[in-house]
Amino acid sequence: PTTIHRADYRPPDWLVPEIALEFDLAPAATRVRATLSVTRNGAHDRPLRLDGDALTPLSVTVDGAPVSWEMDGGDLVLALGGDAHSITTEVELSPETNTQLMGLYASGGLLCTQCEAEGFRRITFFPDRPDVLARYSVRMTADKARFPILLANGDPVGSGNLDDGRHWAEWNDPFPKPSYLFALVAGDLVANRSTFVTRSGREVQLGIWVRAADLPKTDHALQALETSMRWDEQVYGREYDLDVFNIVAVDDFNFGAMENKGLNIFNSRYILADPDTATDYDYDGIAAVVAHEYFHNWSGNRVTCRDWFQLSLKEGFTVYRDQSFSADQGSPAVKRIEDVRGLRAAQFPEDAGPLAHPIRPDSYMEISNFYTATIYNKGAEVIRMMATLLGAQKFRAGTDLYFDRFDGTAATCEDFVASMEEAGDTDLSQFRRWYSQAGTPRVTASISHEQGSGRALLTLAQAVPPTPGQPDKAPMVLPLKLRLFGSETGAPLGPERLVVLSDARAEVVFEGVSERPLLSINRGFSAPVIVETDRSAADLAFLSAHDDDPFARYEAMQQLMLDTLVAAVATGRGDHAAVIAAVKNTLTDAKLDHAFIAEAVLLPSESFVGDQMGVVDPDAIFRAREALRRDLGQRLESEWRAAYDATRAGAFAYTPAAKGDRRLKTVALGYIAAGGASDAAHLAFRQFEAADNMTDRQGALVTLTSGTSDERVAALDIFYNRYADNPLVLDKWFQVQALSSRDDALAAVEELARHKDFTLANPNRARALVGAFGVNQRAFHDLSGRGYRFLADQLIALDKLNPQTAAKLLPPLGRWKRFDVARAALMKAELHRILATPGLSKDMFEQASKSLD
Ligand code: B3K
Ligand code: ZN
Repeated sequence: PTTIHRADYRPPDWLVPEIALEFDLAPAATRVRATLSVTRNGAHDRPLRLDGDALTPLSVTVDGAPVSWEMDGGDLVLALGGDAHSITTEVELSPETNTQLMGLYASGGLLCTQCEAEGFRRITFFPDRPDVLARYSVRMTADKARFPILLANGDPVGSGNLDDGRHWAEWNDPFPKPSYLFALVAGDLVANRSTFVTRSGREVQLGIWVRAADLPKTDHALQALETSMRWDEQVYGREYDLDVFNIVAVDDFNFGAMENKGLNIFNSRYILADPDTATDYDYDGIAAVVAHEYFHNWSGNRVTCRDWFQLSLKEGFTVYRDQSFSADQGSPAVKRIEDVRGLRAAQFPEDAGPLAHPIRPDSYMEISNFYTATIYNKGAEVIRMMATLLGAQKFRAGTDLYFDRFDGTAATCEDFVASMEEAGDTDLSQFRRWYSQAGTPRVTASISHEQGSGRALLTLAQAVPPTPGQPDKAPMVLPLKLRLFGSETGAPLGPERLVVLSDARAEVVFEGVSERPLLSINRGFSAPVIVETDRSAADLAFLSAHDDDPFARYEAMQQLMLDTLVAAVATGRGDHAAVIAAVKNTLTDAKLDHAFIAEAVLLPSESFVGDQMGVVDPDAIFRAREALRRDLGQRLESEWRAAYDATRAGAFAYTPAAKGDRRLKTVALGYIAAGGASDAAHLAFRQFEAADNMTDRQGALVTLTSGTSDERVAALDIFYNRYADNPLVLDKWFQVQALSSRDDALAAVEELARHKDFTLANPNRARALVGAFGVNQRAFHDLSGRGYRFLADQLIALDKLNPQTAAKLLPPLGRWKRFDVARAALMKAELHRILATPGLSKDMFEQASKSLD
């Protein structure tokens, strides 16, 4: 496969101001006729090259006359004189055999499309790159009984019946857009409808389209849509711009959802919810993804990306926008904790491994591999840092300028930063290194204090580790929010300060420090870095009780737990006293809300503990962590029971307080079970049976599944039988078992892959079992190498159906450098086996070959 380089960008040779598409739709054979008006872009004599992927032209005409053409690989190449022409091509597609789920495909009786990043070329010949913006008109014809609803981008402009049981519909999108935003859907669908009046009085018809049976599960998504439309007006001054906004839910989808102009297409897991089948986590995910895709209407659609190297321009910014939206709907502190936990679970390992790349990559083989936690989540952190550096008002001035200046164009990350610089009157030249340097910066901080003068001296240093292709790094701009607290009184010693560390080293002086200071640093996680301090266990425990920034309290507790676990792994025996005291303190602090308590008392994940170690020892980490869990469970048993009892009452409500209760309840249940209480399985089973919502039911199931009780088998069976015809809930059944901490988890996963309900053809199901197993650190890294072999077998099979989804699941195999030689050899052997597979996709080749470097 060839490598594409950012430095090679060239504007398109030909532009396509307009395209008219005609679809004669049927699952087995769909005819696509496309008429492109093309214009030469600049003075050159290069031919018109239209991207195609697995297309065969049935006919090609130029200005109405048949011509001869040439194919170059999959592309159609036409030599043209003159500067403007009308090109018509015709192809035939087979949606029902399209297992890649890119282009036009069938899912659960529907026909639908996914074009980002390069799927449009699987539908018709076109310059399939985001800087070619065209006005689309779409005519669809289909059997009326099977496909009564025909949807496309923009506004509906006409429809009618034909005599042969077929019907047609026409849609026009007045906004020029890149091909990756094209969409159509045909199927037997019903809509949950509403009307939204924008702040300037435009009336918009909203519709969430699903199968009739799913209609009762769409209210939450519809409400989230209305809330996000209002939020974007209020917070960013962005208004919706078409007369209709439709969302369609489909069961087979490579990603979460897609922001096609006026016609979002969603993975059904991010639309369908009712209390019986969706957890609070699912509800929150739905609101976040609905908001995310809606926000793309401005950050992505009205202003799009010049090329795919700029992907973070729309994704990092839009994630930042959806994170801010979610923070505004509930507890900002808990939302921040969840986002940082996600960053540490997915992005930090990526940044430390063989697939590390800057948020604006320099090269790729397959762009689908770059829809990563780095582009999305680190990208969002970079936007957040600019907001911190500029302050709210200037940041808003910057986004206004950006939207205003680049509306209707395909822009670059540089355009965004330059808008911030100009509107914020700030120099961001060094800050731009966040776009070019990969790797998570490490900050060391240590503080000294002179009792006599009342001065404290904080010494800061930063280093950015080498990453593939980038051996030497320059210092980054790191906005660090800091505050000092008295080690005796717990009182703040002065206000919070924003220190911008931009050199390799710096010293910061604090005056009037009357007692020994404790350092609260990177408050609110103001910079996406790893901070190392010399704070003792006692100091961290003290901060976990006294810091006034809830995120910093959480961090102090996490650091204390991490230090304790790392020491326990090294020495084989843990000193748990400080953690137990700190957890007790937090758990019994009546001023804290339950959602926060539940987050704060959770131990860091096994893999996050592993990330702190030179060589990861999965078994030792598992033992140390289980020992601490057991000790916490036993020593604080009465506190866990009190918390459990205090949160048990009440019928289901989706409110922040009720969600916090449910979260704490299940965390407490987990600790009661970890402590080995004789009635733990009984308590869990009672919660499982009595639950009037999926959060409680799944929470109990998770606890039971990792245990050895008889109730475990009963609960898994009951759960399976109750939800056997609900694919989204069945995914949970697979996932819970793939994440089990039992000794037989690996064998169970191998067995589940042979279950009659397991299929690699559905991405959600594949992720629920294979994806979840890849993050079950102990089971996956079983010394026998069977976990590695299992993953490689599944990936090789999945690659034949759906390379994009397969390649996404490979990274756990690529982390071999972090493990002992025996495991590393086994992991590398599986990577070699994958690479030796005949017919391997470009997606998998890129991931596997880079993982061996
Ligand atoms: N923009 C889509 C990404 C689809 C990518 C498929 N390879 C979803 C989102 O970020 O909103
Ligand atoms: Zn997005």
